[in-house]
Amino acid sequence: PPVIRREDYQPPAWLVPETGLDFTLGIDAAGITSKLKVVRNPEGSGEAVLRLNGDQIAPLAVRVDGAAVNDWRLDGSDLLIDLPGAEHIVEVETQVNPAANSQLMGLYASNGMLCTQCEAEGFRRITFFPDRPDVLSVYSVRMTGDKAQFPILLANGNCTAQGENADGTHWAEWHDPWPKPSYLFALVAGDLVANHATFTTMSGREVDLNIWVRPGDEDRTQHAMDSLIASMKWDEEAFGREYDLDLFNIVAVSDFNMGAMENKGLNVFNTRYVLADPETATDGDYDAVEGVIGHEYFHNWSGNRITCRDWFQLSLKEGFTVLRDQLFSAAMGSEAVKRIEDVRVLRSAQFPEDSGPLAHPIRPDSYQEISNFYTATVYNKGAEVIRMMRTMAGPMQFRKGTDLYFDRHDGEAATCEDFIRSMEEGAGLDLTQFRLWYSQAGTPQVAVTLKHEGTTATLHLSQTVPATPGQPDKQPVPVPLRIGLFNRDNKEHTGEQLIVLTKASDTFVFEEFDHPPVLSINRGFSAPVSIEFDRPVEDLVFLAAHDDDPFARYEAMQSLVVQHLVAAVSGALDEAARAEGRAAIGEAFAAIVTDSALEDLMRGELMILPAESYLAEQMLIADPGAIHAEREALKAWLGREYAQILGALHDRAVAVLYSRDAAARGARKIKSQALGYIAVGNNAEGARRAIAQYRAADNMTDRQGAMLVLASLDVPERAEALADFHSRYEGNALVIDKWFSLQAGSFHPGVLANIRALAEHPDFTMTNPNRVRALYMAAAVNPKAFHDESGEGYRLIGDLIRRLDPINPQTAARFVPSLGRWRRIEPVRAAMMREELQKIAAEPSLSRDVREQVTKSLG
Ligand code: BAL
Ligand code: ZN
Repeated sequence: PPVIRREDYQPPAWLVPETGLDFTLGIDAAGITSKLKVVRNPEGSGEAVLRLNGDQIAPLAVRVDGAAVNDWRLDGSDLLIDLPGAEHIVEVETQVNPAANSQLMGLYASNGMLCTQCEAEGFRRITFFPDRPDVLSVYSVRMTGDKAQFPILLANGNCTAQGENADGTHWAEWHDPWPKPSYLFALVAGDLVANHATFTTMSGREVDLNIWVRPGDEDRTQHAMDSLIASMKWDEEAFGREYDLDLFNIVAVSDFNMGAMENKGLNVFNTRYVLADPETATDGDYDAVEGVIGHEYFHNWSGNRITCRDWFQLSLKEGFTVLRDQLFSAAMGSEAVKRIEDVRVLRSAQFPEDSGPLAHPIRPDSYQEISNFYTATVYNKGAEVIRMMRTMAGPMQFRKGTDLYFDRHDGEAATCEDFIRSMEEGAGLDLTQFRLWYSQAGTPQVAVTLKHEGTTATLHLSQTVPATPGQPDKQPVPVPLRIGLFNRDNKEHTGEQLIVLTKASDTFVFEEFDHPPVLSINRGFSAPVSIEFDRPVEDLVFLAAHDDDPFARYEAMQSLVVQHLVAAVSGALDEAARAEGRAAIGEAFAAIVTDSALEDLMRGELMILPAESYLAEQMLIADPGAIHAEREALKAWLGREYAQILGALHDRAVAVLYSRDAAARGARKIKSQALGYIAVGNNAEGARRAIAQYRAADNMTDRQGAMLVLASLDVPERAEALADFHSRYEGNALVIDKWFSLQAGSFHPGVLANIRALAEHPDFTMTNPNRVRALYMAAAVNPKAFHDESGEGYRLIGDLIRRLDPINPQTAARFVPSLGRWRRIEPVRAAMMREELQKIAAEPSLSRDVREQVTKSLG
């Protein structure tokens, strides 16, 4: 497949100021007539030929200025039409089969309804169009369909007219006044019911809000609606952004590749991020709904009003919008807990990506298939990069920068460079060197030493940015580090400071320390770097107990465990050293479990051990079997050693009644955490408590927490709970997804055989991405299953990729990175992982999506 390069960008030769689309809707056949007003772009190449992108569609009729033309031609899938003048009306007729569209890109059928997904390049699967984000057009849409089958007809913007025909069909016309790129087009037709509300914007505009779901699901939409209203209000207050249409529709769809999609005025959502009630959704699910509702809503400005010039600029909208949704969720709940959760995601998903064969800068330089670049790097590291600007400028100045950006580029298809310039001018930052964060891949590593002599503390920092594919040599980047120096006696620091390391190495001097201070560094995770600081265990224990920055406190606990487990895995610990390491961890752990000043939500966070993927990242070559064994052994030791206080913690949490307030959510969080430790330490006691928790559960958080523990235990209660769970929630797709995930993610000795059996279960289907992810993504991120020494986990994922690729290449490609980690895994497993990649590569007709990922992973 051809490589598309950022440096090759050319402005479009033709613009499309107006687009009319007329749909005749049917599940198996939908007819589309497009009517495009095309005008020559004065800034374009001046080409006379109009290139309209297509993908698996054929032009059934082509007309220019009302007259049929036959001298059009195809270049690959693109339609080329010679146009003599500077302005024309081009009409093209196409037909598609939504029911056969298993890729879920373009117009497709889901549960009897019709919906669209166009980002990034799905619009070209509906009709021929310059399908690139810098061609903005005003859309008018008309659709006609059977009234009984599709009682609700929705598109972007406002409904301007509707009516009925004598033949049982009805029609609707929609007009979106805001020019938009084709990737933001959306249409939905189906039997839907709405949760309706209104919102009055800061300038007094009354907006109708609807969340559309299948009949029967409406009782599970209130949290989504509350989140939407909170998002709209928050964006006004935090960023000065007001909604700009009279109507905002959200539709929940069961079959969806992504989480959700920010189509103008008509967001289409995976049901998973809309539907929630206490019986079926965990506290984590509630948070995810709030975050994704916010994210898609915030795109209305960061993405829709200002869109991307080309797909290399994806982080312009995604990184910024992730930061906005993170700030929103932090404001809605606990800022500290949210920050820890965000960093955990970054470290477990983005750090491995950044150190592997698919590493790319947040603004990539090339791609073959853009769907492969909706990554943790573009999204989450992209958010971190903008967060660093905010840290350096301060929130007030940062807001001036975003105000300038929104003001200056409203209505445009902009670039990351445009954003950076607005930040420089509006926020008063010099980002000359900082631009490297956009162009260089790889997680910077910052080595730290602190020396003390007399009354002077000297901090020495040095950084390296590792080589990544295509980028062997890196330059130092500005690394903003919030630091504090603690006095060991009064346990206070001398005031937080922000230092920015700009050089490869630098020294910072601090005076008036009679004794060696304890350094707290990268507080709040102010820079997305990896800190290498070999320091005494007692300093980490001190910070885990006393740091007033919640993230730093968490970090100290994590470092304590990471240092110990890395040493244990490498075989560097004799029995005495192991006991000593465990004792230090145990002391900090017990302090966290029993600290009455801690809120339970934070306590639950602090109790989580570092993920195995993050531990693997700390080693050049990882042995996943050893990592798993050591981490589980530590967990079991903590469970046994602190059985009493963990039991008491669990008992206390069990007594808290269900509510959605922070205290009750915190209680549920520690309940499952405590149970997890107890069960690994003492299977029988764990099973006893878990089945009791399961039977008493009046909410999904408790039920799933208990099920999670039981699923990993080889005890009779396991089967009882699994059978009950399935029969209790039969027909509820999102909960049955959990039933698959809980088993595929378990540490049960028979987990792999169980996964193979689940793939044959009548509820399993390869055509629903949520179900595929529920089973196979849970397996791919389950170190015990995936890295089983037999290689069966690798074969499982390899087989899946080959079977899924012809059905849904975008989703299939998402599984490749797990196998692509082979270079960082011990040689026996690495060979088996590589073999799976080679088997995939040998398939004759791979999609562009999978081909790109596999080739890079082997390369
Ligand atoms: N734009 C694709 C889905 C999202 O990031 O919101
Ligand atoms: Zn987004």
